[in-house]
Amino acid sequence: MKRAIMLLACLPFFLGLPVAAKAEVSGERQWQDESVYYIVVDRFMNGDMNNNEGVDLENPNAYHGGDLSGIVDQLDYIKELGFTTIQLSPIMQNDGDSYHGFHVSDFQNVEEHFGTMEEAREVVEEAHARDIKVIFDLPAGFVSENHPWAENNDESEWLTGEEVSSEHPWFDQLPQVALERENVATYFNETMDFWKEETGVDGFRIITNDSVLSGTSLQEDPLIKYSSSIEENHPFRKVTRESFNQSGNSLNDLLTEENLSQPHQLDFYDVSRFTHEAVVKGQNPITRWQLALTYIYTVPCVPVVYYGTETPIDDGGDPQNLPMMNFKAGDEKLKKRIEKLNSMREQFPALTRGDYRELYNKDGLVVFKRTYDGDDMVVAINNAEETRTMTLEGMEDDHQLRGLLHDGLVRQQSDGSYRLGMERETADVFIVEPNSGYNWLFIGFVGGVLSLFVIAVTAISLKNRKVDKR
Ligand SMILES: [Ca+2]
Ligand SMILES: [Ca+2]
Repeated sequence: MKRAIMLLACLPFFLGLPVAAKAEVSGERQWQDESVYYIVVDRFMNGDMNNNEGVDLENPNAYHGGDLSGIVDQLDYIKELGFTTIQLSPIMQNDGDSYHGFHVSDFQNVEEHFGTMEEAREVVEEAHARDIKVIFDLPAGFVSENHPWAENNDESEWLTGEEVSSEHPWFDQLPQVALERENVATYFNETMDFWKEETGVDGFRIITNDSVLSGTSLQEDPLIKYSSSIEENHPFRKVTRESFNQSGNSLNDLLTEENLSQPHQLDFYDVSRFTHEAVVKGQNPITRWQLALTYIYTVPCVPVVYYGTETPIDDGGDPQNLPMMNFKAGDEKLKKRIEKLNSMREQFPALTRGDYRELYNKDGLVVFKRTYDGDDMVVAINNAEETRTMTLEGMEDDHQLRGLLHDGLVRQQSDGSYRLGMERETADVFIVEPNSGYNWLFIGFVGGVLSLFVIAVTAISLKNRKVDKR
């Protein structure tokens, strides 16, 4: 009987053989492979009641108690959503009531409301234990008026002598740092090394004023470093939001760049929540998010999702309305979509590393293709209020498109064409693969193995019976 059991154990192996293996990402993980969850530290999770001095939940401009230890408590939650990186609002020593962390008074210390250096290290260690990277915000372009550099706000070794002029109250009138100066660049590069050494952090977003810090363009080794200016007007974000905030909108204005490592977010602290925009337009925010997120997760970029997107938070049109995260309020459909998109980026390198080509964009339906190492993925988003169809050109014969979000299947028609149809306000991501229809070779193979198995079992039991009779 043993031999029969062995044969049985081998069956799944034989059955599994004809399934095509997907291309693996070669080499080390890169920044472009990540999907990022952005945390406003003060408004995420209050894990420690001993650092709550001055906390006032009734006052939107006061600390609300969120801290580093709260982030550790919620790492499993973030992991379940499938994010591979967390990015933290500035955790450096801050001045007064600046819960947002952008009024730094000491770049090499942890703000006492957020915790200690030990806790900062713990966030990184616990994140790494879950295979999650950590990026710190480093607001280098300006300082608090109480930073030692700003003793008098004249031009100095460190400051330009000018104030930041911004529409955003967090940044307006702060003393400007002279980022082009060599001593300033040296200081911030040393500061980044300091945090790397103290905590093991994986990288930084360097927030600048209208100038850039020299020597800090995006680097992979040893740290992820990228710059983001408070002066930027984020054309990608603007157009993506305007395109997807209402059903029936054309998608012709969508901007796509070939930059795989450019981070993009739809919501951030300088713009009102996309959820609110959808609500104001009488739309279902969940549907709007499903389409918009599918877009930023599948075009070339690193998607950054703002905390509370999954709830989804409606800020009433005020970007500074930053409520504490409500971990019980998550919308299941939206969370499922985020989980699915995160796992797709992990599973299919075409979505993170692939070339991009638009195939179709008309009447609210956009279709594009990502290709990596010979593997094709096709993404279709229909923003129209009716079903839309299109014909895919340049497809190989005898293939099919298998949808990962809606189980759709596109097969070759008898005239040789591939017709892709999308219901109103839906998005899907398709794998392009050989037609799995009736594969007679495969069926024949399985049939053969099964017959051999039956013959073997019969033969062995006959033999055993003879042995028993002796
Ligand atoms: Ca606290
Ligand atoms: Ca402080």
